[in-house]
Amino acid sequence: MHASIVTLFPELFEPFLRATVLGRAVQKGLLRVDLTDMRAFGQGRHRIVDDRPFGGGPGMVLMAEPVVRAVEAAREAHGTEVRTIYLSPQGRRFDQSIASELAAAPDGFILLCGRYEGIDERALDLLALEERSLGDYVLSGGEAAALAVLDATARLVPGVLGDDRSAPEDSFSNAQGLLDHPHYTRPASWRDVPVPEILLSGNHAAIAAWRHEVALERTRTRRPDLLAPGSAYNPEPTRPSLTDTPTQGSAGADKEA
Ligand code: 4FV
Repeated sequence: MHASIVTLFPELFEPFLRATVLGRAVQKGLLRVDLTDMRAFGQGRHRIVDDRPFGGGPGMVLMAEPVVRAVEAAREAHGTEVRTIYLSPQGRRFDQSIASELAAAPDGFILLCGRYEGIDERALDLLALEERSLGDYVLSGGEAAALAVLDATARLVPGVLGDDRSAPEDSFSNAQGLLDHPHYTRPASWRDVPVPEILLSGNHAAIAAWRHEVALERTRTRRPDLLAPGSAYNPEPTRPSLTDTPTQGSAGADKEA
């Protein structure tokens, strides 16, 4: 996987790319991450990259020229068609399905990190960027969001995680798109709290059934939106949704009509 990060703070990524599974993936050549410092494309002796907003208001805005030149420089290492994502609260939500797409992207991808109030809109228009948000809150910069995207994506690359079974069984990416089941490890009794008996039974079919049931229940209570018609769990509208009473559902509907 080849990713490039365009940022004013490349030093924020270095420790992350030295440690953890990502660091090992870089060592193993499974992951290449190029850091492009936007400051290098700043204007004048002081390499200015930001200025006050037209129309007034608080804060500063990243100027179009340094941003465009930095992204164009990063694109040289990928090929012009490379998917380029600007992390911003104005974007559609980033999720596991996008992480899977990026992990498999033949040309890799570029992540653009904003700072200050944001980036001059003309640069975003010219670069034809894809905007993605990590969530409905405001960060002081896109770097934390880019780190999350990098982590969620790199761990889907075969060989990055110790056991390639881990990722497919995770929340949202398990076949049903459910939340994950609970996990337990030794000791079997901790502060007099036992591990659920079923997990010590060795009956793998029963364990899998229990895990699915608990995952479904916790998804029902914590994230009913993940079970809604059209969701990964409930793709075909024909499948009776969990809230339907036995008589309703596609078949029932026809009868009534
Ligand atoms: C953000 C988010 C985010 C907005 C202004 C950076 C900040 C500053 N990025 N998901 N939420 N970005 O808050 O991705 O430039």
